[in-house]
Amino acid sequence: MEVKTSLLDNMIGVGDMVLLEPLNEDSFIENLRSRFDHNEIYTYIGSVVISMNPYRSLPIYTPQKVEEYRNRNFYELSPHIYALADEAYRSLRDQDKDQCILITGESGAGKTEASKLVMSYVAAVCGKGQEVNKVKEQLLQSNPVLEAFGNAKTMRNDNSSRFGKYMDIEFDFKGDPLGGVISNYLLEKSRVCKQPRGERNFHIFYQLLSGASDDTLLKLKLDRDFSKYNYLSLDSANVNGLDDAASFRTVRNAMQIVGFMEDEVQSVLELVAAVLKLGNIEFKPESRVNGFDESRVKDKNGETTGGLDNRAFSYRTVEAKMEKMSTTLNVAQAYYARDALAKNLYSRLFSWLVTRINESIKVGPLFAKTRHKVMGVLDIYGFEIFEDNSFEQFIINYCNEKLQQIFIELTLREEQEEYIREDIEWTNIVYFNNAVICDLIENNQNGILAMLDEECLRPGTVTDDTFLDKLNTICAEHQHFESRLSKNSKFLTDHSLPHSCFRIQHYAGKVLYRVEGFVDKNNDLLYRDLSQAMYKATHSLMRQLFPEGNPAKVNLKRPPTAGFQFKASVGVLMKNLQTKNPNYIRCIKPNDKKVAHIFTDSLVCHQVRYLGLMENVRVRRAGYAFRQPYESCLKRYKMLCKTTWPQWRGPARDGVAVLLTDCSVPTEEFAYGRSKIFIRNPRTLFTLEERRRACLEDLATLIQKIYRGWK
Ligand code: AOV
Ligand code: MG
Repeated sequence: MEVKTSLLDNMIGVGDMVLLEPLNEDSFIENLRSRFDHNEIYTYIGSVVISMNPYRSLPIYTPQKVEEYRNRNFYELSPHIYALADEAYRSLRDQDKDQCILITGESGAGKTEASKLVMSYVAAVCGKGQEVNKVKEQLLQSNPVLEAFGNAKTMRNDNSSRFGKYMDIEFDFKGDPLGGVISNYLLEKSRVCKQPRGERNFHIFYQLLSGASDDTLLKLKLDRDFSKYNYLSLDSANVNGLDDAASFRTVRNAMQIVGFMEDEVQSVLELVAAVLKLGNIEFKPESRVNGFDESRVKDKNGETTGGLDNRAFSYRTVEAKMEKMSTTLNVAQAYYARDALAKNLYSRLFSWLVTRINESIKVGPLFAKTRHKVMGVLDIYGFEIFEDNSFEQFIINYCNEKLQQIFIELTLREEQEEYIREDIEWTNIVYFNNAVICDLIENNQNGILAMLDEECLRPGTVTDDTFLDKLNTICAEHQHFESRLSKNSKFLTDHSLPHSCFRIQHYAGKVLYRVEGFVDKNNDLLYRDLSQAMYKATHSLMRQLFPEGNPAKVNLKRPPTAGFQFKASVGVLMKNLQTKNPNYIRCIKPNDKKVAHIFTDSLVCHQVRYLGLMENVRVRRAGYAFRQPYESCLKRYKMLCKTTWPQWRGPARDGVAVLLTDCSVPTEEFAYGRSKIFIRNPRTLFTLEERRRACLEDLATLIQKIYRGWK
């Protein structure tokens, strides 16, 4: 007879940290480690899933596994990301609750892989039929397209997401998928022109050069050789385990499935080629009579950028009130303009791709007006510390602070609300609340982003250093104030700071930021001459990407800064997430070498700490470690009591009462909620589970005896 495995039947450590005895950091890490060593990469804290990156493919994502987890209760089988996906999908379908899947963890911890596993599980179990299948395929195939253009090899991850992504998948009342909407957050566009040592540009550049046919490359006037392009770093052009040529075919295929027309794909590739060629434009100085240096494009090859007017690199027109002034650009300024253009072109192309994908996957007009159920999947860039951290890391880490904040708010809130809803008394557990760090960054008056904006908008000479001065003055004051209040400031000013840097104590570690480029990256301005030149280009997609270049629509208003926009869009996202039922996946990176089988204690311990996992377990245990609707509790344990076996007639709550008394569970060990039984000590549950297993084993032996008797 097949005995169902449960959390507790699984002999490798405990499947749920709530059951860990004794509970301390060492036992917690040890449990993760022994499970990791036995390929059990998932472990629960109640309903939260901890996921350890195995750095190799495990045979645990097969269609059989999907079937195994389908429609089963969360705690019934051994921990798996599929159990979480199933639970989320079923509560969406059957209880009409919008869900969100929040995946957090540092760079390389496995968030993007986890988000794809959730999506593919949900796709496998929801709806059937030709139309539905088409929707599913399009939703899934949006991933390879966005990864090609938005991911890159970094020191931390060979496939690192360099943009944030939130995808709402929409379902009808039956739980069939109707379509989706993707939101993207700030792409790290500086990578287009320059990559740190050991890192690469976005995948698509290498994929195109490696994978396109000779014919295509000829048409695009590209050379297969990476080394011909200034924008491609050479020391790490080939990455172990990445097959750029094969990926290119996957991407082309995915674009087709998502619904890109052949001419659209062509246009996109032309712009990717244009970026590469922009990087190869060089300038030489040309002295003029009045002594000013002026730059000229070295190669006269007008085709480099799809018919772009090269003069745009030599002059800059400033329009003020009704006057127009033209100044010449020197060589350094011309290079700066070139790079600014390349970054803008690429990031706008990326946003256009998202818009275009959304057009394909949006809910059809037939269903647009009916009420949808929504499952949101969030996959952002993880917390990162590099040798050199700039504006991009600042934004990325800020985003992670916000997510940690929502984890804290929602886990506590959820927990607290459940006790209140069920009329159960409970006591608070102290957490480190990172709200102070969020405030340091986003406060409207004296937050770092506000100060940066103020500096960017201030007339007069604004440099990164004037920004830093301001930061140091104001944050130091703020810190003084803060430190009187809370004795710990997160803006660290010690005298060992290198020149032009500031340091923040983030929830996940101290990060030293170099201010160089902050003002510029936040301003994110493109000389109007460049937009206008782009708008004049013969390439229709290129024109479309630079609408402000249309001379008929000259707008003198300053566009919002990059920081401002990011803060606003993250704010909207957080609000959106709070309306949904959260499901958490906390990803942990086992080692810094990106390899299988190695589990570095100190590294894991650090993550367990800053993710607040120990507190998470404590909160879960302080109140009642386990809770279960009366019906399912009775169903699972009724065999332990003669009165409830095989069938209890009457209210399930009374049945549970009889059962627990019969099993001599002390009354202080449980509490009756309105719809659920709450069990305080994991040991109680453990005992019940043990007894249940013994019962099943007896039963199995009995059946075997009978069976042998038959033979
Ligand atoms: P991230 O999304 O959390 O980092 P990824 O999901 O890209 O990290 O994972 C990094 C790499 O780890 C992947 O490319 C896989 O090689 C491996 N990996 C992760 N999860 C699994 C798994 N479940 N099974 C097998 N291999 C896995 V970043 O995007 O950098 O924050 O910005
Ligand atoms: Mg990622």
